[in-house]
Amino acid sequence: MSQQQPQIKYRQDYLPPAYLVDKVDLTFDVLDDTQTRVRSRMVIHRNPQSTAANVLQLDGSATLLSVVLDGDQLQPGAYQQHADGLAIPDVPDSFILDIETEIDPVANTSLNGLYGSSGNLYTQCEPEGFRKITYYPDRPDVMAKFSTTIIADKQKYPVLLSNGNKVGEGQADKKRHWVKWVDPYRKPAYLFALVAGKLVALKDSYTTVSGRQVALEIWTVAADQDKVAFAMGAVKRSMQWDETRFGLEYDLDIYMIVAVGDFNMGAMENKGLNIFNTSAVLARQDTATDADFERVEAIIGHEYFHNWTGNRVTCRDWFQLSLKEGLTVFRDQEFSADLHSRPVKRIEDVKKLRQLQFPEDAGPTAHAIRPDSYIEMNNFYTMTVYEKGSEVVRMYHTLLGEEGFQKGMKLYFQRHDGQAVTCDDFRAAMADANGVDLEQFARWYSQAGTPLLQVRGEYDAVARSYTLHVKQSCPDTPGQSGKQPYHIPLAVGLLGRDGQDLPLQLAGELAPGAGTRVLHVRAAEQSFTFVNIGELPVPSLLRGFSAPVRLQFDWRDDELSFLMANDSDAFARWEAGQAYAERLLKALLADHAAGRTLQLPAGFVEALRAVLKDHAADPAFKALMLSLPSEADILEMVDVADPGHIHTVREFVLNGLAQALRGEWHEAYNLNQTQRYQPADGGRRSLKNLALAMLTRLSDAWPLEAAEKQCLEADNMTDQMGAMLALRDRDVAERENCYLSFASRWQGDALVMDKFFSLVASSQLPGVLEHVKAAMQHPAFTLKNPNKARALLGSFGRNMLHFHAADGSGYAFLADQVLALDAINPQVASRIVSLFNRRQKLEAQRQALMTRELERILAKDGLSKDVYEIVSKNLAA
Ligand code: B3K
Ligand code: ZN
Repeated sequence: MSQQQPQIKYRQDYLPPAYLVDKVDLTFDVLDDTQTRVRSRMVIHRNPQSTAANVLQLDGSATLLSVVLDGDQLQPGAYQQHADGLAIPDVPDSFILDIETEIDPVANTSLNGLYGSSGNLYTQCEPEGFRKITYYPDRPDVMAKFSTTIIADKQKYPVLLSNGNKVGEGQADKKRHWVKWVDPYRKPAYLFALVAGKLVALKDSYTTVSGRQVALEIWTVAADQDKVAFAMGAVKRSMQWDETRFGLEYDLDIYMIVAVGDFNMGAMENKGLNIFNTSAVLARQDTATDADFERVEAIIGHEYFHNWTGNRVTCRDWFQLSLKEGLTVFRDQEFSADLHSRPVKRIEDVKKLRQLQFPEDAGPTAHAIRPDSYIEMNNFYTMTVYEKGSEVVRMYHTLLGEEGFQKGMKLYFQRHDGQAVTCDDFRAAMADANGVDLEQFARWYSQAGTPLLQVRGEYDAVARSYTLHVKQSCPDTPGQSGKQPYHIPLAVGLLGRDGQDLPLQLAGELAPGAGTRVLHVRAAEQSFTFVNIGELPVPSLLRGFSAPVRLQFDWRDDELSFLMANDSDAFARWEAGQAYAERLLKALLADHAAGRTLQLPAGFVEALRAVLKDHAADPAFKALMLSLPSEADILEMVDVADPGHIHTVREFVLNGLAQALRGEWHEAYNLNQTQRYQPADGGRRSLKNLALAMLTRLSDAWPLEAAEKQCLEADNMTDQMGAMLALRDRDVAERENCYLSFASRWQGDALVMDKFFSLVASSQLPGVLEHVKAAMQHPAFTLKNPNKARALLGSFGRNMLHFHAADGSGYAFLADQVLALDAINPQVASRIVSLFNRRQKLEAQRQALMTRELERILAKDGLSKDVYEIVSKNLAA
């Protein structure tokens, strides 16, 4: 690194702000495409809580035109301007500050702050984008009342939106008009939003439980208007669910969503004016898969739920991010579970956690859900803060029950509505509302790493008792060693020979209770004895995934198939299948490494045959039961891996299952055909398409023909993609045909083309790197669009076979792209470079090849803080 090392910020350094902003009036004067003047008038007073000197610190990096304090223009000598902002010394206890800046939104390719996209203007301010617009105390504990006036050309920017309610509009001059918005709620600057441009709205309304009418508007470019009906329904379902389950009502007269194609993440919860990635709003049966519909509904829910958990009560500082994100993810997961299948949702969420968060927690950037330090806050919008954060909130729920949890929520809002608070405040509300001690539980916030639970069972036939011996530990993570024991809710059941739950009575209890019991594991080693157990039971452990841990228990193979068939907890049935597959895959990896011939054990095949033949089961659940752990999951199961071996072994099992169960796959394929598209048939589509993909592994011609026909004729995107996926790794004419027809049919649809690019990059056929390079030249591709970069480069980086090509070509290519992207959009570059983070899992040669590329990236002049932080942590580990 030739430049100065970026600064590290520490949670412990928190100090309350010296000055607070009561009110801020913003005027955006859109002069032309490349020039916007921003005038800000702030009413400021000293914070009585602060003992700091009377220097006003403002964050900012925009071109500064003027600073006026109580009407007097300040000369440059009266303040200090530095790279990140402005310091004004000797300010009075209360004053009015006027600041004028100039920005060029079109040149802003970071998509952070005010930026241009297809001729329109949009903002993204969380966490620190507002400072790119004007000079301001850009920290979440400064909450002010905002008003926004936008002045712009009426032809080019007919629609002008901001937070809150529209209070006025008019003609500014011959060509320009103005609109003024006022947000009655105090908010931090990160929730500010502005949109200007040519847009159309789908309008509707919702009457809240107390009878208030709320206008609902979803804004898109005209071409997308026919894909927002589903999103509108999802908004209403979200509003209603939050009223019924949490007793929370919407608080403004209008709720707007704007969809934009260039966006760094899924969506943003700006007060009253959510801005969404088009991929998180648009959904029509012919362009969106069932999974897309599910995601759109979940993200709409998520952003809407932020209105209370995030906006009304926000974070004191960014280290507390999980306060709003973990809680809001928990809320959106519950929303989906209440509306659809709870077991299927739980399994999907745990799969995601295991595939994406467990590796993060075991890698070079491992951090607690409440991190202690960061270089670039944007790097901390992670699976850990979000998904593990949600698991932590779920554990309160498991420990306290729905009623106790809701009591905690109520107290949290009673104490903190309108405030910027901490994770400890949330924990205190949960503890105080229920009169329980959650001191030890705090370690979930401070310690990184995935805990390991090693459990052993001991049956005493004479005493008729069964004891579970539980040992907990947590691996060291960068900067943290010697972890303390966690408070872990461990949900267990004991199955009798007949497959039923035995009533559970812990030693010392007077009477037996229900078949599932939540044990409180607190010590490093602890035993729990159940009495009146008349037979040797099969334990069902960590039901519902009651804690984000790894579990070890030495089940026999036949016990795992018994659990797969009988456990009353659907999650545990799935989990037994995963544990069975894990054991098998590990054994096969060892065989492969030792040069032994691979064999597929009959017991495993029969366990899956039983699943396929269970015609009473929900097809969506069956499809999950029948899916093997992913290649990324397998990488986490072993200490050091050759990615090529992982691929070979997993393919061996899949091909074996295709062959051994061909009759059952065929039957599943036939039985789950659907006529016309019905949204509710999603489970059948997923099982049918899984069966099709298995069948195309056989040497028969008909599945290939069936896949081609399905791809060309399906009336919905799920089936089209299902067929494309089934053909993806087959070097056959049917695949060529489908790909050509798909790419030409959908060339004008940006989101569908993302699916296409992602298929190209995830193929297992030879020559993928060349195909990815060719795709970069496709007219529909641009590195400037985050969805495109993620679809092509992100998918390639997850391609176990080709990204990890033994000659290092995949690594060199991705490193080149990271450098190119870093100059355009550091946030996206930093996500892509994180795909190198499992470096230490790899065998020595690949590690060395990766290290070389990472060092090359780090040596680049002018590297962003974002990429610097990830790469330097990777290399230091
Ligand atoms: N709060 C935003 C995320 C902002 C990410 C900034 N890099 C979306 C969400 O979690 O709902
Ligand atoms: Zn969120």
